[in-house]
Amino acid sequence: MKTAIAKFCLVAGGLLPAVAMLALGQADPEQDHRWHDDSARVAQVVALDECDPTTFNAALGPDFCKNIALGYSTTFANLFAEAAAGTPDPNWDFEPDTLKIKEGTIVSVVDQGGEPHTFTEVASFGGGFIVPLNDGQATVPECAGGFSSVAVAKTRILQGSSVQITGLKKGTHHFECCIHPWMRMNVEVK
Ligand SMILES: [Cu+2]
Repeated sequence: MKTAIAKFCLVAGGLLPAVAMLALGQADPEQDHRWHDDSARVAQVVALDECDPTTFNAALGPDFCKNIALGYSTTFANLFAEAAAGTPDPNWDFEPDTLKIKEGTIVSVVDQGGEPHTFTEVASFGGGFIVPLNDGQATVPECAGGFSSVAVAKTRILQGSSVQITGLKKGTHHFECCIHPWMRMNVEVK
């Protein structure tokens, strides 16, 4: 009997915060509504890659790729070989593939990969500014010039940092990485 009571108290104690939240929401629905609006104002996007630090840094300089090697990284040579074969590494990616937001929402893009990317809005998807990675697609105008173009450089995200995209109008927006042009996503603004 003692055990049963103790169990009941434990369960009731665990439920208490949830019950309290529910009661609060019911008592003040407007407050609850505001919470939802606040949480919807920033939408998170992540950029991921699997650059292999050993081969990338040998080719591009120390500290270019800061990935933690997990045993399944893409070597510098393989990145180019796979892109040229039309089967670029799908683990170099923006997530989610499609983001649906309300107008006014801030899109925050964080680079959780090991190397720099760009999050560049383009009229239509196409090639980036490193031609051998383009699988034959022409460089899109928004990526032309690479980082020597201020417009392109402004869309760069360094590893571990983030950029905020604001002021997106209603409609569908296309974003791609000007370095790895198979990294693509749509942002649908309602
Ligand atoms: Cu990229």
